[in-house]
Amino acid sequence: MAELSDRLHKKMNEQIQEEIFSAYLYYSMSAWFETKNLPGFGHWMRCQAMEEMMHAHRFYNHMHERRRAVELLEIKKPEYKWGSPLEIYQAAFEHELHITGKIHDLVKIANEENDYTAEVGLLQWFVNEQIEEEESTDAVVQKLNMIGEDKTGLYQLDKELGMRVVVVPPLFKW
Ligand code: OFO
Repeated sequence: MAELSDRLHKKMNEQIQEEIFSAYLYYSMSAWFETKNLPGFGHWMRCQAMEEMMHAHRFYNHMHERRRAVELLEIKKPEYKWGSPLEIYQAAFEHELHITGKIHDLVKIANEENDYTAEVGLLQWFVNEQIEEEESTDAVVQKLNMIGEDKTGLYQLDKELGMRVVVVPPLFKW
């Protein structure tokens, strides 16, 4: 297997940091919902945090499979105060746009370096996943906009989000 370049190695280390920060941020959002007595929203955010750890792990595995060491970088403290569920989901959507940009940067570098193992074998999955990540956070933003100040609607949405399950793909390797 072709060697992973120093440039991609550095960027992948940074992407692990981004993904683990995403998990940390969503865990913080989950904690906010728990204090507001919205356990379904809190559950949804914890599921999201778990998915982020799986994202980090895909990079971790790829680097080790290519005999490059993972260097874990510092994770900063996430935001922990928000004004409303809508504000949180808007922040989550914005965060996913940021992550999409990071994934696209990685694809660009892998392509410049003719690293098809990374580009096709790893990053193509993330390009598709980011479409889903943006869509799933934006879908909740749209629902919250529709609900407005209606407490019954919020209660119903809390129940709906509480049904989320984390699916570990069959070939996923921890
Ligand atoms: Fe890892 O996709 Fe969300 O952040």
